[in-house]
Amino acid sequence: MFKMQHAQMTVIELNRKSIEYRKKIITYIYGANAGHTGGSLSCVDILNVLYNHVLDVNPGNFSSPDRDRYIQSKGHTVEALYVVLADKGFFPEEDLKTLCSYKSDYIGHPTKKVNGIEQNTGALGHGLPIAVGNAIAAKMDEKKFRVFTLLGDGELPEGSNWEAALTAAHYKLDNLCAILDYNKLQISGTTAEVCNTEPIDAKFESFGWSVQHVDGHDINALIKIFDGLPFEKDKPSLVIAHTTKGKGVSFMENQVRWHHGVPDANQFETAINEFDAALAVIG
Ligand SMILES: Cc1ncc(C[n+]2csc(CCOP(=O)(O)OP(=O)(O)O)c2C)c(N)n1
Repeated sequence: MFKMQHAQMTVIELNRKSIEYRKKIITYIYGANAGHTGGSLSCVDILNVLYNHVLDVNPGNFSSPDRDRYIQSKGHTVEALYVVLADKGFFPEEDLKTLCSYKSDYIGHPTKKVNGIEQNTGALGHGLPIAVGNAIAAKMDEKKFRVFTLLGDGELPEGSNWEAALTAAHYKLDNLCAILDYNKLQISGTTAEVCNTEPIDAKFESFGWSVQHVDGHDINALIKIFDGLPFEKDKPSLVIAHTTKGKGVSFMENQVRWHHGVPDANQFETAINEFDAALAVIG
């Protein structure tokens, strides 16, 4: 079912891109003095592989009804989406210098005012229901496009997810893939402390989904798992991507306070130095 529409990038090139994306996320959040830092660093490898390997969507086909759909349900980490969309040419990267400033379209959650953004999100629990609707529409219209949505594990307590999960299985939506950014933290604590949703895989399987786990920072593993979609015919697929909130910045990793923390000048410099060191290792 994989459609070959991307210039093939090597895993090394994609790994380099992930670090460059991370540098940009931190740079624009630092410049705006606002943003969701930890969760953007957590999901950016997933977005990298989706936009540079998986999705049939680009600035040239974005108004085509046949494009693949990507809906970022955990909308607060829009900074990760912005840097990837800019890299794909949906808008000039220069625009991101206006992030979160008065009258800028580049606000702290996704809106359709920004080219390349499929749906307004940010109130958690909306992305999966919308994605299910899009996937049903594709089936009804006999279209080949696929629908992807990125969920946060802290988002799962929203009841709308479970109604959508039931519906997706009922309508045999094997053109739908939900990806869970499974970093085990949310806004005010661990997901287990705030509202436990475990066991997530068994719950989705009991709802009729096909579920696979992956290291959400392993580019090669992400490529392989997405190339294997759908995991089972006539079932929606869930990718549980094991991630680290704040990935790539030593003092941000697994720290709940970096959910929407903004680095000060020293922290910014340290973060950039860590990314540059990681880039030097890749060569
Ligand atoms: C309906 C709704 N309730 C509460 C919030 C406030 N909120 C913003 S982010 C967040 C935590 C989300 O956790 P998760 O989805 O795991 O995001 P991540 O840790 O990956 O950044 C919450 C509760 C919201 N945006 N929408």
